[in-house]
Amino acid sequence: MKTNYLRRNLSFALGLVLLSTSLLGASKKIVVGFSQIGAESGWRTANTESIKSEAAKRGIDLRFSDAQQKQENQIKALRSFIAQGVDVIAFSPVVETGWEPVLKEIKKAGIPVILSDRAVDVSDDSVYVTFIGSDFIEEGRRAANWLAKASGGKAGIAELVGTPGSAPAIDRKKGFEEVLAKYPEMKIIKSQSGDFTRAKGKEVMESFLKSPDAKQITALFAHNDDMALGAIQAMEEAGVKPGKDILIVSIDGVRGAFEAMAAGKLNCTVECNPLIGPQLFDAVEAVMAKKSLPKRTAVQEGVFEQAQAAAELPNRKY
Ligand code: GYE
Repeated sequence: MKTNYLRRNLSFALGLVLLSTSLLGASKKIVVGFSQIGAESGWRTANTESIKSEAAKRGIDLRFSDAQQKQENQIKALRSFIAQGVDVIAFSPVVETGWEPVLKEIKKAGIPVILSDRAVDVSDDSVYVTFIGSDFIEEGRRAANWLAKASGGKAGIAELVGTPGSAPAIDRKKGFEEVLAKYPEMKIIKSQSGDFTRAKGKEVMESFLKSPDAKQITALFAHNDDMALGAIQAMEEAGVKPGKDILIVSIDGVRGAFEAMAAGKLNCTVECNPLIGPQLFDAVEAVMAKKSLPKRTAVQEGVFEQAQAAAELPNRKY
């Protein structure tokens, strides 16, 4: 009798302890709302995976929302994060402009904002705490410097531009053209958006190759690897040898780009590192601990050519 009574009481007490620690634990969990652009490229898929796995590792309650490349969907997601009362909001803005009103609403709600990967164009930068992302202007310069060297400073360039109005499309073009200004015989003769996707990259390259001045194209600058990979397909279907008849440089450094380089079809990829989950959640935790953060944190990255592709492939994490 007595032992039964004791046992029941003991398990009741144990249950209470477990319940209260789990409640305590739950209340301590940091809640982060993250609005992702979409799944337009290999880069983006790796970025999403890095963010999700890092949140899981740190026991963060991540509310993840995919905007399917539409700004209006992102704005809706941001407003829903306000309504949910999350601790921190992070997002990767699809385009640079049009964020001011919603960012002001978030500020009014007292929720700190971290920009991930892409920057915004705002008149008052107090609407976000910090921006973690790559230096896209420098990536554009690196692509142009490589092409200047590889082409001997002479090229008819076709350009596949990223999503119109996005920070990487604007800045990569800027950096590329800045270097081109030093080479009078390097000219962009075609330029159109392929929206950072493989399908659009292929479609636009097909139309470039059908145009009357197609023969003047000796080089391709694609703002990301996915568009270059689509363009490679278009070239092969049109009987043009990618990487030989047309020199190709792109940006990101995804696995598919290294495979295309190892196969001699892509000439160079400028690295843009999507694995920013750890840096993002370091910033989240610093914000929660009320530590001050730099307004801008850049990501370290390199440039890779065909000769390095086979050796580098096993090291690629995305
Ligand atoms: O280069 C591209 C992706 O914002 C850096 O977005 C990112 C870019 C990346 O779709 O592949």
